[in-house]
Amino acid sequence: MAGRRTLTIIKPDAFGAGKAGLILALLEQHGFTVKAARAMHLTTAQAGEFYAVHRERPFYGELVEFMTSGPCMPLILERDDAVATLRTVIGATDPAEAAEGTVRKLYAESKGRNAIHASDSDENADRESRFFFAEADTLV
Ligand code: FUP
Repeated sequence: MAGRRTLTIIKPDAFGAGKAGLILALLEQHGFTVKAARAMHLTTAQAGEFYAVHRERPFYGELVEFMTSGPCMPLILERDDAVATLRTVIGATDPAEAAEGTVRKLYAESKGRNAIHASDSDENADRESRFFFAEADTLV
């Protein structure tokens, strides 16, 4: 059975533009509840480690630079079929290809500055949740 939790990050572009509240409201309208939340400014080491899977990709340097350009907001969210549902709600990586009503269609500027991250598997949701939150912060 697909897991009930996933990890999202409201990225520095959206957080800095004051869109965190609107994005969270949209996620709640889709049935997600917040299980953990924090606001933080990632270091280069933290952003580099979080996106280590993309280390060899040409956009890695820009991605790390963007993710460290200002504060962001990691959250653990819960609902049935959390990972797949959230991927649908955030929309395609490139906002030009994102469906109407998705977070990226509404709030992303470009493929690089695309407003929000969402885990792409239950395994990564678990790993990414542990990256940002201690077990004691996720018991609500
Ligand atoms: P997604 O899962 O939709 O966030 O997309 P990916 O895991 O493929 O990419 C992770 C992040 O790398 C994206 F959110 C933005 C960045 N990226 C680029 O900047 N350029 C690309 O061509 C692909 C991804």
